[in-house]
Amino acid sequence: METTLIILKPDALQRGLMGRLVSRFEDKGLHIVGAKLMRISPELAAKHYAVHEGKPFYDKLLRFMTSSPVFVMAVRGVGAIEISRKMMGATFGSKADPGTIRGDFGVSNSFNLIHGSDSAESAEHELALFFSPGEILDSARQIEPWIYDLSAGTPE
Ligand code: 3AN
Repeated sequence: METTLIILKPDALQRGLMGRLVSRFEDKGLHIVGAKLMRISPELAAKHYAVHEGKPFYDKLLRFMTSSPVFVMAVRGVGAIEISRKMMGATFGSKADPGTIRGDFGVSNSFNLIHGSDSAESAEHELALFFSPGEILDSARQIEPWIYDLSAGTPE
């Protein structure tokens, strides 16, 4: 099982899309094991986007991400990182395929609704930035045996 960090960005919340976007992850069968509504501080935004420091869009990106509340989620599943990235679609709403979150809900290149960790290393690092120990829950879902085939002992 993998756990990934998903952020519903300020534009998603301002546009009232939070419930519909959360539903996409639930509908897919992924397990939401942590969640909070928060306003990202400039310090946290700088840590989260450190790899983009110096890029032309960096300052604008930080202003956007700190401009209004976001909804952050820890999302778990087999292959959750790659599955979530596919669900999000290409970085720019203008280019993202229909059927993806960015493809279905946005047209903007800067306001692209959602963030998802892009690797196991990023997920571990980003989850630790946004969640304190104990905020990500390990309780099992009762429906797990109907989400995955557990007959061989591992979820398939
Ligand atoms: P993704 O979110 O698809 O992984 P990254 O990691 O390349 O995209 O970029 C991080 C964030 O920086 C994007 N979500 C987007 O908001 C912003 N960004 C990336 N490239 C640009 C750009 N050329 N112009 C404006 N914003 C950008």
